[in-house]
Order: sequence, then structure tokens, then C-alpha cells
Amino acid sequence: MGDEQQTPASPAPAPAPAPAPVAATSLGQGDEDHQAESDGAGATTTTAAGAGASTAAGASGEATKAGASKKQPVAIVFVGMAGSGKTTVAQRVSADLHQSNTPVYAMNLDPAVAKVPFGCNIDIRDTVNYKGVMKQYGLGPNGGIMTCLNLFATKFDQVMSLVEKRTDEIDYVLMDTPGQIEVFTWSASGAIITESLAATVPTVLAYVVDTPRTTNPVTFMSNMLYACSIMFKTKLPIVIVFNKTDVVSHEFAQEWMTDFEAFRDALEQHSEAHGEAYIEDLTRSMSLVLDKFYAGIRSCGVSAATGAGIESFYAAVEEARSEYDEFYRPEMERRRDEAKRLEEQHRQAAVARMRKNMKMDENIKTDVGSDAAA
Ligand SMILES: Nc1nc2c(ncn2[C@@H]2O[C@H](COP(=O)(O)OP(=O)(O)OP(=O)(O)O)[C@@H](O)[C@H]2O)c(=O)[nH]1
Ligand SMILES: [Mg+2]
Repeated sequence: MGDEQQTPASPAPAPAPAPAPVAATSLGQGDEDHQAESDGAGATTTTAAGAGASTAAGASGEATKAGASKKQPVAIVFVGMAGSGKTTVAQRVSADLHQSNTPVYAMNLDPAVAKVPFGCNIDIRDTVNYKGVMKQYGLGPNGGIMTCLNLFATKFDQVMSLVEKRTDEIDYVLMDTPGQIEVFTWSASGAIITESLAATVPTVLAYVVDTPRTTNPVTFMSNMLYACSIMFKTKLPIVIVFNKTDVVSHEFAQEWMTDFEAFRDALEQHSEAHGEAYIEDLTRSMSLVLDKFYAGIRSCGVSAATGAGIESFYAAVEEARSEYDEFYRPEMERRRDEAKRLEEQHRQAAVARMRKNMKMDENIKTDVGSDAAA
């Protein structure tokens, strides 16, 4: 939620107040990790407010201390257009998990949000002061958010070590991101944050869509292209979360994703009504391109306001986690091995260059020799 607070999509009723997170306690009330969370990530711009940190995860951790065979937690990063409902969906999921005593570790990465409506263990606002950063660096709202994220990214290794310490006791890591989607998804700091998270625990992206605002086929296509580009950039499994289904059902969207004819008909109707033939051509070609993308992703419809459809969200996240295990993790390990191999290659090349520069004869014996016992 940035400075430009988005108006709700539609005649959106206020979301039903989700149950309060279990045992949210403020910083410094006996949870050492929380002290560290606030202290550890301190930057020059810190407000050291400490507010907003809660022990939501730790308090309910015992519920799933399942021992050695416990599955790793899954991290869900909420992204999506401004006002699509990222924060409200995160709030709903957090409340729902707390209600079923499922331990959660929640993070807020939106420095500009006025109030975080769920108990969070890590709050970027405890580390960087958005208004202060804007003033100090003479920035506008987006530059301010970007700089706050950059400052926070420099401390993210500390955040990850806190998460790592908790992996045995938590089942979900929830991460809410700033309203201006591009600030997170196309910035170096956003990449550092998602990559660090994905290197630590299975991570999936929840791309939240404002369903009532997506009934126009051209808007729908733009939204899907954005989701597609984020997936290709991060290479992480993605779940499309059609939100606000209390206002408009998501069925039309899922139909457009699976039935090209239906989408084409909607596009023709739209084009006739608005006389935008050039957009129709472009969108039609794009939708053919997107066919492959649709085949590989999963979607669900939820209402963060009422909680409807939340089960389908968990099911989609589980599928996405399997995809992470099957494709992302091996690919990440391959890239890591490749980076090691290249590093070794560079090292050997540097040694060879040095020998050459020193005009060392290949025959000169440079072995360290055998040890004394030999
Ligand atoms: N009717 C309805 N309204 C919703 C739902 N989810 C969110 N809203 C409303 O949509 C508006 C935006 O919700 P947020 O959760 O702040 O959206 P966001 O994506 O986090 O917004 P930014 O962080 O500013 O990008 C608020 O007025 C919410 O009350 C929903 O499921 N149904
Ligand atoms: Mg938000």
C-alpha cells in the first residue's frame, strides 16, 4: 500500500474482520528472536520503533513440532497490482492459519503501509522510516519505497538466518510486498529478497488479481502478461489468486484461461463495443503466446473479505511447492554448481596467467613436496 491508496475495485465491502493472530505480543516481551529481528536489521534510517513485531509464529510453534520428518515450511510471496488485495489476502491466510494452530512466520515488506493488519514477525517499518528516507534523499513515493527496500535488502541475510532458526517450528512464511508491484518485482533488492528466500525454503509467488477489475478482456490480458513476466523473471512457481470473488466470481477468468474460443468471443464483443481493433489483434496474438503459460500454472478464486475459497488457495500452493521441489530446487543447485565450476575455472586461469607473467618454466618444480612422514 503506497502513498497513493487505491480505492477498492468495486462496491467492495470492508473485509470481514479476520480473527486476530494468536498471541501477538509486542517486541521485547520475552522473545529473543524478536529482539534480534528489530536490532539486527537496524540501518542508519532506522526508527527502532519495534512496533508491529509479534510472536505469532513462536507462540503456536509447538503445534507442529513434528520432529525430524517435519516438512520444510513453504514461503508465499504476495505480489500483484496496487489495490488487488495482497495485504488483505495475507491477513486472511494468516488469520486462518492461526485459527487452525498452524504456525506462521509473517513479514511485511511494504514500508509505506499505514497499518499492517496481521501480526508480523518482521516488519520493514521497524528498520527503515519511509518518510525519513524520502526526506533524506529527496525522493518521491516510489523512489522512497525502492530505497527503503534497498536498505532492507542489505540486511536480508540477517532476516533469513532468523527464518532458518524457525524452520523446524513453522509451516508457512508469508511475505506481503509493496503496492507498486514493479518496485518489488523489477528491482535488484526485490530479486535479492526473493532469491534468498527461495534458497532457504520452498517459495511460491501468489499473484493476487482484482477480479472485478479484470472482467475486461484487455485488462485481463495485461494482468496475465504481468504475471507471466514475473514468473519468467523469478523462475518461481506461481499461483494466480483471483481475489474479491464476493463481488465478481472468478469463473469467467478461469474459463478464459482454458478456453481460447471463449476469450476470443469476449474480445470480439469488447472490440465491437469500443472500436479498438488494433488492441484486439495484439491481445489475440498474446493470448496464443500465453497458452503455454496457462498450461503450467494454477489458479484459484478467493474472497479475502469473507474467506470463501481459501481451501483452494492452500491446494494451489501445495501444487506449486511440489513444482518448486521438482524443478526450481534442482535448477538452483545446478546453477550453484555451475557458479562454483566457473569460479574454479577463473581461479585456475588466474594462476596460469600469473605463471606466464612471471615467465615460469613449466618444468620448474613448484610442488609443495611430500610431507615429512613420507
Ligand atoms: N470486496 C472485497 N474487497 C476486498 C477484498 N480484498 C481486499 N479488498 C479491498 O480492496 C482494497 C485494497 O486491499 P489491500 O489489501 O490494501 O490491497 P493491496 O494489494 O495490499 O494494496 P497496496 O498494498 O496498496 O497495493 C481495500 O479496500 C480492501 O478492503 C475482497 O476479497 N473483497
Ligand atoms: Mg498492501
